[in-house]
Amino acid sequence: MIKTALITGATSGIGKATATLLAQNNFKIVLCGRRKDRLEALEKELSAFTAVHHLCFDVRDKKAVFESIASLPEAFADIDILVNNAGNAHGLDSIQNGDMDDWDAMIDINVKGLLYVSKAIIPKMIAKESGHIINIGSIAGKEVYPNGNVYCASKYAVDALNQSMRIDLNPYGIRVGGIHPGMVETEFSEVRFKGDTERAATVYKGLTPLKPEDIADIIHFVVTRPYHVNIADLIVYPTAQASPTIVKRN
Ligand code: NDP
Ligand code: 8X3
Repeated sequence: MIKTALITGATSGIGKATATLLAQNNFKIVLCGRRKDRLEALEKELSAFTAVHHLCFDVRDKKAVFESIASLPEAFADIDILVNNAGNAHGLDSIQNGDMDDWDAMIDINVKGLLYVSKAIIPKMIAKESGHIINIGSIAGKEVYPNGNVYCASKYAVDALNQSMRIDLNPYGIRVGGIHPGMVETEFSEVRFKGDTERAATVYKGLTPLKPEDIADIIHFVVTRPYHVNIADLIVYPTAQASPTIVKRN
């Protein structure tokens, strides 16, 4: 049976790479994000491999989340795999200097957005007693680092929600697992540093970071395990990184 995967944050980075790899491997794909031009272009590109549909919404907008998911055409409405990936860091400041708009963005997108999308999709998974949810956390949700404060808190929340979902959905045969990457070179640092590409580039200077395709590969592995196997929690670092702050640079 061909499975349908809905991927949030599919316009860039990890989400885009995951959508691409799953499409190339015959999954039906629902692409989600805010940037419509990118969604349309990716839908066109991936349609060469599989059936693709896109939904353009902001995960912070509860009404838009529920209306968008309810609008899925019948051929895409039965979601087998949900990849909760949309998210970003906004800023890297001490708690005393943090910008409250950045705090709102991280809590609203990384935590509440993940909850809204899950809430919109879980009822059908419960009804059919199957489904697979993958929550993209971060090493920032396993260990805090200087100035990481609210981003780390949002990813600790993702870790807690991942564990909670697994417990609450256990009676319904729904698999739930978290993937927690270290440094992956995507648009992540550009967003964190508000478009300062030079500062963003320094994050990855002198080391080989993970590529979004590395995480996509792992997600593909996770979703292609036999039904009795649930990969519950996975930390993935680039070899040059041993912890959020211990990094070997050339
Ligand atoms: P990118 O910035 O490349 O991608 C982020 C994606 O999230 C984009 O597709 C963006 O789409 C989407 N997104 C952001 N805000 C919203 C919103 N309000 N509503 C809907 N979609 C939104 O970063 P990554 O690929 O690196 O990040 C993906 C996930 O991986 C995030 O959860 C991040 O925290 C996590 N992660 C990243 C790491 C890294 O080093 N890169 C390491 C560990 C975890 P659009 O703007 O079109 O809405
Ligand atoms: C992204 C990795 O170290 O910038 O979640 O927090 S880090």
